[in-house]
Amino acid sequence: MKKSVAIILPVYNEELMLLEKLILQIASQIPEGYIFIVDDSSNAKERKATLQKQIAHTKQYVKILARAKKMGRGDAVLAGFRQALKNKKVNFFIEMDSDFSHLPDDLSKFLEATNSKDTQVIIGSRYLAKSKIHNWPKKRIILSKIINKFLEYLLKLHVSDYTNGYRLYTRNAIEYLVKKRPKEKGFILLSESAFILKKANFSLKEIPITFTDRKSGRSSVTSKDLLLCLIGAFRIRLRYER
Ligand SMILES: Nc1nc2c(ncn2[C@@H]2O[C@H](COP(=O)(O)OP(=O)(O)OP(=O)(O)O)[C@@H](O)[C@H]2O)c(=O)[nH]1
Ligand SMILES: [Mg+2]
Repeated sequence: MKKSVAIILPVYNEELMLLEKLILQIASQIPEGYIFIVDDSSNAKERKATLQKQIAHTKQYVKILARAKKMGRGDAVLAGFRQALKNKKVNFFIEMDSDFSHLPDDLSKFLEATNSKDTQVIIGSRYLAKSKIHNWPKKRIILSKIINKFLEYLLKLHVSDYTNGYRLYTRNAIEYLVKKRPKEKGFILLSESAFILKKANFSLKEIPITFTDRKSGRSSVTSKDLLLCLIGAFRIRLRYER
C-alpha cells in the first residue's frame, strides 16, 4: 500500500521564518506529504499571504487555514484533520507542534512504525528509555511527569506520554475520532483523543522521540491551562465512562 501522509501543524504566533524552515525540513523527509497549517494568530490572513510567498519556490503541497481567533491547539488540529480527510488519497495523519519541539528528523520513525500491520495510533513519547529531552527546564519536566502520572491514574491508557502532540494515526482512526467530536479544546484534547480511540479498541503504540524546547517565541501555556487540563481529565472520565 502506498503511504500517503498529511501533516497537521497547529500554529499560534510562531515566526514565519521558522515555519518556512519547518516546511522545508518536512518536505525533505516526506516530499509527497500534504502539509496543513492551521494558524490562529490574530493577523493570520496577512501571515498566510506572506508565508505563501516565502514558500512559493517549493513544490510541496501546503494548505494554510487562517482562522479568525485562537481556539486552542486541539481544536486547530481537529480542523486540520477534517480538511485533510477531504483528500481521499491520504491514509496516514500526523500531528506535530510547529515550534521545532518536534523534529522533522523523527518523521521517518513514525513511518517505519506503520510497517507493522496492527499499527493504528503511534504516540511519540518523551518518557521511554530511548527518548531524549533537550533544553527543557527541570521544572517543566517534573511538572509534565506529574501530570502524566495523574492522567495514567485517572484514564489508565497505559501510555507514558499523554500530552505530547507528536502522533500518527491511520485514516480509520481519524475518521472515527472526527465523527466522535471530542469536546476538549486545549492540550487535554490529546488525552481525550487517545481515550476515545482506546475505548473503541484502536491500538495505541508509543515510540521514543527527541523533544526539544521551542527554538524561539513565547510559550502560550499558562498555569491556568495546566489547571484546565487537570479538570478536563475528570470531565473525560465522566463523559465516556458510563
Ligand atoms: N492553531 C493554534 N495553534 C496553537 C494554539 N495554541 C498553541 N498552538 C500551537 O500548538 C503547538 C504547541 O503549543 P506551545 O505553545 O508550543 O505549547 P507547549 O509546547 O506545551 O509549550 P511551549 O513550547 O513551552 O510554549 C505550537 O505549535 C503552537 O504554535 C491555538 O490556540 N491555535
Ligand atoms: Mg511548544
